Amino acid sequence: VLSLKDKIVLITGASSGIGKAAAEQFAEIGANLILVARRAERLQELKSNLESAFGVKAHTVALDVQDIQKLERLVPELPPAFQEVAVLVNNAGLALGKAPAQDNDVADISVMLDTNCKAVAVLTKAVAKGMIARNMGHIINISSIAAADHYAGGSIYCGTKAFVTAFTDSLRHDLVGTNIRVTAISPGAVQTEFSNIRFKGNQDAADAVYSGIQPLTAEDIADQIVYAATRPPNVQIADIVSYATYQASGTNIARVL
Ligand code: 8X3
Repeated sequence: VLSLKDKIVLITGASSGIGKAAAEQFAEIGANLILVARRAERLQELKSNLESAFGVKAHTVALDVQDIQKLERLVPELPPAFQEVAVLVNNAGLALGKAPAQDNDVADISVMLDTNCKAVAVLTKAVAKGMIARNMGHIINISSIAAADHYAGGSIYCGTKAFVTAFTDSLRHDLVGTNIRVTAISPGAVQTEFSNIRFKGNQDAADAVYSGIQPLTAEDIADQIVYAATRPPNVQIADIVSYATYQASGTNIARVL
């Protein structure tokens, strides 16, 4: 396997869910981290926990990835010891609502497109430049089964994840012939804050998404991210698609427990 000890891993959406679990698992194998998220206090706490538990170094950047100007400044403003990003994990993303397309909230449309699509393209551009100059690196984009499993009420969210998968594939074409690897991770039902955010605090609606099944966990997906990142240099994982065991698609879920 490829050692990431002392290498730099940049993770967006690092303060919770899949991003936080990935930060923990990368720290466990000795990687240094750039932790990006909106919530500065949570980032600070994660930084000190990881530094003391694993003896790694973490740099935190509190920003909303929708803020394109701040996002573009992120890479040039990295401290010297954190400039050589070896792995970029574009993880920040969200769904808002499950309205039919004819009733989509226009503000929700913008937040999903800016966070899930635009930010991925902008940060990838910024980080890929340095990776190309060093001829090394790995870009891992968190997509979803929703990229391929489209469902009622998912017009924008499914559309954004189809974008992430298509963007990831195009990027692999753009970087072919370099040592940079490009991977999509496409999970099914993962129990995180995802559904609380989608249903805007309606806990019953959020719980119903995972009722009667054993959902995937953030740790399960972090494990896939670290797996992809630690393959030998000749192995490029294109996409890891995973469902919870009692799930066969975005909508075919057997609630048998
Ligand atoms: C989350 C999976 O099926 O709720 O990306 O869209 S789904």
